[in-house]
Amino acid sequence: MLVEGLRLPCVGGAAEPLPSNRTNWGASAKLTCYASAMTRILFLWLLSVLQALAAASPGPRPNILFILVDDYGIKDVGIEGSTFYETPHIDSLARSGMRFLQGYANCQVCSPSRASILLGKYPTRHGITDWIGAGVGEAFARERHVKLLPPDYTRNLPAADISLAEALKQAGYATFFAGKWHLGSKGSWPEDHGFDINKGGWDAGSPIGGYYAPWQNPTLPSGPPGESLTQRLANETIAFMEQHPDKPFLAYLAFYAVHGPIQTTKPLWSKYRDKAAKLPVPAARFKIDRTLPVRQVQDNPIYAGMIEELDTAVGRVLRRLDELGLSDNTIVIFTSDNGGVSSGDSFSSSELPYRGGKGRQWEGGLRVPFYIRAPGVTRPGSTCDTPVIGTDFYPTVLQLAGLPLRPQQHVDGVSLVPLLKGGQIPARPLFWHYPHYGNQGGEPSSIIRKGDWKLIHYWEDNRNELYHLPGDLGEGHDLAAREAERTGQLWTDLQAWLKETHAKIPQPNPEYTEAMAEQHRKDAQALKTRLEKANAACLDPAWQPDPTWWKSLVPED
Ligand SMILES: [Ca+2]
Repeated sequence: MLVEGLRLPCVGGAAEPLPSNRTNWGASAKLTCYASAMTRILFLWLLSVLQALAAASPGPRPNILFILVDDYGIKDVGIEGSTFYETPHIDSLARSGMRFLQGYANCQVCSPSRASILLGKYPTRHGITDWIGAGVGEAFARERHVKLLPPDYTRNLPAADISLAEALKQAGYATFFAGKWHLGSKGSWPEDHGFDINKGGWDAGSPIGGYYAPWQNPTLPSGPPGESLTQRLANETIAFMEQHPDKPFLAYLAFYAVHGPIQTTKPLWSKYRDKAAKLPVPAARFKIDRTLPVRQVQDNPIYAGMIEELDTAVGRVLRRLDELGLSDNTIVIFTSDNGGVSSGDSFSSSELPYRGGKGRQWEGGLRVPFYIRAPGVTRPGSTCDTPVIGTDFYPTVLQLAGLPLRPQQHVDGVSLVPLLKGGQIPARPLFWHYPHYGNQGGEPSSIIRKGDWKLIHYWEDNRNELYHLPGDLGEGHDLAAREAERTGQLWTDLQAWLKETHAKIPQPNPEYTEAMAEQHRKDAQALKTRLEKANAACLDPAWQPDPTWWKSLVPED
């Protein structure tokens, strides 16, 4: 009875009616009430302690596996429509979570986008507006004979910012970086920005020495001759995951692939050469679009082999995650830092129907694979049509990890968690500013995307182009004149953003002449002729790049 008497009044608040047949409950009832009060106090104290403990340590936080592929265009993925490249593992990853159909990089070249992912800020704010190493000002203009003087830019990831890795490290995460960094020189390497371990990240934006050992990398010694750098980065990531079965981790796997130089093995080249040979022979693989030839077909067997190598590596990492029993508690993100290389560098791919590729101001330069798998949050096979951008990863990861947001840091990012759950985020414009020329024929320009409309402002002649994207993914119909009022409003909005973020504007090159423009046109034509020849040659059954296939195979001796 005592126990029964203690029960309800103590926890429920409303006293249970006493049994009507009890007439003498005096002393025993007083004792019961005293015990009830004490138990209630004890219970409330215990409850408050448990609540405090829960707030301090909300259970195991999810791991983060962030896969960043270099120069990997949206149309270079099987699930996005490529029939030439084969990416079963990446496709499977995309299908296992949410696939964003309008995912953007923050810049058409690498360092600015990489910095924006890690800082949650637009390039105009962190100052890295071009790939680190690009020339600026009069020296650049003199060498490249261009109309504008590209402004200076920041060459190290700003130390005063709190990077995504630092935010997670402060929350108790083990933090690991593998692959391409390209965000500064010694003193501004991954270990200086919140990563406990760095395997391969340093100044370089491409693999010095190539994709097969021996390579030259001060933070990743070469393995046996012929070892694949892409597989090695996967191996290092796997080893790190194996060593952290309990502590939450951030594994940031930033492949050097599929940046140039494009290289593959003989068997992979052979596989895709045979595949290309079955395709109709194009009359021309390249078309000059404003400044440089742009690839129009996907049939490069070297690049296709490189993509298969990447896909295999991604598959191996994900399979190991499964085998370790970590997949249910690991958020996997997959993206790229800019569009595929259809012009410049190795002229590897085509992003059609999107116009252009890496370096260019059109969708081909900016759209990237953008996949998030968050167990318990995303629904497998889901897609989202809302435009999203690299700066959004920072707040999204924090929220998924159950950590407080840092709005002072990721000022230009929005948490995508509502979208991941099938909801909405408030409509917002997206912006880009690239006051440089780069190597892919991109022109100094600024962009605003608002709703379905995209305005590009060209700094060489202060011209605006306006595109309505849903019906014109290839940006072939400039509506600026027809939609003059809309163009004016968007240009006003873009100018306000440029001012707010202290964007640097390129200035005229006083030494520029029209003869230089004519020379550029002649050079582009001559380059097209060379490219057509070289790209037909690598489909010849007897073709061989060099005696060792870029060292990819160990010579038999
Ligand atoms: Ca890149």
